[in-house]
Amino acid sequence: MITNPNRPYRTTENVVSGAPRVRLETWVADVARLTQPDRILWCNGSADEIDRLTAEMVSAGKLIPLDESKRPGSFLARTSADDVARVENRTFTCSVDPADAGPTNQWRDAAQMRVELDGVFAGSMRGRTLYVVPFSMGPIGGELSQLGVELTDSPYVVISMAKMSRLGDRILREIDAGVPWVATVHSVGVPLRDAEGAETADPVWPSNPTKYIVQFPETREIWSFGSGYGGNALLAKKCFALRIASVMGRDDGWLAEHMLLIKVTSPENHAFHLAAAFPSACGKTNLAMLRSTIPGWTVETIGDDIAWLKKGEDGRLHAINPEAGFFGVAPGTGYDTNPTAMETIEADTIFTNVALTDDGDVWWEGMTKEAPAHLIDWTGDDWTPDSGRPAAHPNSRFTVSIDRCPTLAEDAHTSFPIDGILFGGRRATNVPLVAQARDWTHGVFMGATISSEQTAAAEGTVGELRRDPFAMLPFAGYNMADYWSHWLDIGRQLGTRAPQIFQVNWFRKDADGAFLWPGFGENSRVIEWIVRRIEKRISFVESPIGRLPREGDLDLDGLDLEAQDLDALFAVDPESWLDECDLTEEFFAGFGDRVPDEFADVLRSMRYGLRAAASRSKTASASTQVAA
Ligand code: GTP
Ligand code: SPV
Ligand code: MN
Repeated sequence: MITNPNRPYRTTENVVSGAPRVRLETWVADVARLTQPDRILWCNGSADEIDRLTAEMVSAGKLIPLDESKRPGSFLARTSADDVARVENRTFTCSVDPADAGPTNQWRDAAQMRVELDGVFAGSMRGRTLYVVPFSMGPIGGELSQLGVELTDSPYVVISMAKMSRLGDRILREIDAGVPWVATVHSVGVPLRDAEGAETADPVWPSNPTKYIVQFPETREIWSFGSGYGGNALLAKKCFALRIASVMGRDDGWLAEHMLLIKVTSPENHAFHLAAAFPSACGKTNLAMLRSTIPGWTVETIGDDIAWLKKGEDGRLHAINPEAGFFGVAPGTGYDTNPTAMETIEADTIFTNVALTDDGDVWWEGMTKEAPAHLIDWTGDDWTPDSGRPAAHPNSRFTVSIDRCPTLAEDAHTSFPIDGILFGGRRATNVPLVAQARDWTHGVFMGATISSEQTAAAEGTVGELRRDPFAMLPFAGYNMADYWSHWLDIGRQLGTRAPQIFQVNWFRKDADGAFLWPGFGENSRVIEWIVRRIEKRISFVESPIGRLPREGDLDLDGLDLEAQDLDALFAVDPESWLDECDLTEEFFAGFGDRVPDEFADVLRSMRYGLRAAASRSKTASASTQVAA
């Protein structure tokens, strides 16, 4: 049984002594003894090393080099058909106490899980190289940064990690100095030789039908088996920077969140920093790279997926982007919707599961209005516009360093105070374009009650409305109700210096199913209103569900928006919101008595306001009928 050998994370069953480097080396040797790789390679992410791994993958047919003149330094990878997204139903939380995992996570007994993992990992790297990848989340040595080490048998993971997190020999020196690190082990689960020595050929994209994504919160440890893709395999990302980091944050007084980060500069040249939590494939990358359509406002990019937040010495909430790259959704990204992303991925990008053009470039749905006449689709088959299926997988992605982003803010490599927090989801009905929370508690309630139509980012039913509190449903490493209490606690610590909280919804639809709001760059109009509210330059209209823009305060200049559509964007229908309250109460009930008492108070006052509004509108419609 192998566990994280770090002293600070040591449990009674995990007694490894010696200097930090010796403990790291012992752990690597233990994992190698279990998985039996042919070679062990320590990686520092140097250009030479990454070039060599890339060249090996190209000659093995695992990466397709794109045309050097069209897409320099860029490659296409195609996964197996059953390894295209996160696997939430194979994601496990092995906390000591099942109640600590809570009803939204799949708990498993740690000891039993370790036995199961020992079984599947035994010999799983035969014939392969075990890569040792020490990494830093956040700038190396930074105040909010954390270290990790990923052991993996996937070169695709290594070259992706070199873009997504910070690698280098400096990490080992930090480890030598005694800085603790999160221990992560990954295998695609396809050995090239069996126990008897019989060899099998290496598939283009090795993956195992049986998958495990396992978090051990107490020992700060991750074991992932069977998948080579995205959040399943890049263990620094969701498994560490959200699931394990949220537990570290609970224990040490900070927050690990599924949030983008931007810097907004107003026409008066005042800078504001915003964080926004939207569920997977719901527009974080787009908002992170927003190009303002209103004069005088600029938005700079800091991060598109994860934020770590902690109270600073000035009493304000400070943030970093722990990542160093973007792993962004390709479909829907085009020069019209997200030109910044398009420029970012002009070179030095790994594309996965997009289509290949005849001239050696990439394409996906939404990149251009018209599809090319012929493509090779993400499965490697011929494709034409009348093939009747998407050319790129709906969860196809690009992997690229943040430093390629033309709108990157300097803050992407430091920490900074946060002025506002946004919560959003995909809601065709009910939820208005924007609303401000009355206070921190109401804001936490807004975050806790996010629901959203499911996307292709995880295996499951696309389009199904599901609760996704804080956009963290698949990522909170501990009991979601305790997580809400932790947020309330942080709010109490921040007091009057706490950021303002808002709720947004770019996805409301009319009766014909068309989006009511143009979205993308035009979201800058909503950002302007949010900043003006943070500055308290403008007032608001009180509603039972939050503070809404007064007529005229939202800049709609130059927008082709009918008055009735604007009304529909902000309509708060008391009856459907009262239903929403019932569903919320039911949802909270699933967490038993761990739900913070404050939520019952918010729900009570919301219902009070909605009932009053309902009876007002009944009286109003009755009197109209009398008048008619
Ligand atoms: P993860 O990386 O999975 O966490 O997701 P993300 O939130 O970064 O997703 P991303 O920004 O890549 O969102 C992808 C989808 O949202 C694409 O299909 C976009 O076209 C769509 N999208 C983003 N912004 C808007 C918007 O303002 N309006 C509409 N209608 N769609 C949007
Ligand atoms: C998400 O699903 O929220 C992602 C993509 O950001 S993955 O890294 O695969 O989880
Ligand atoms: Mn994400």
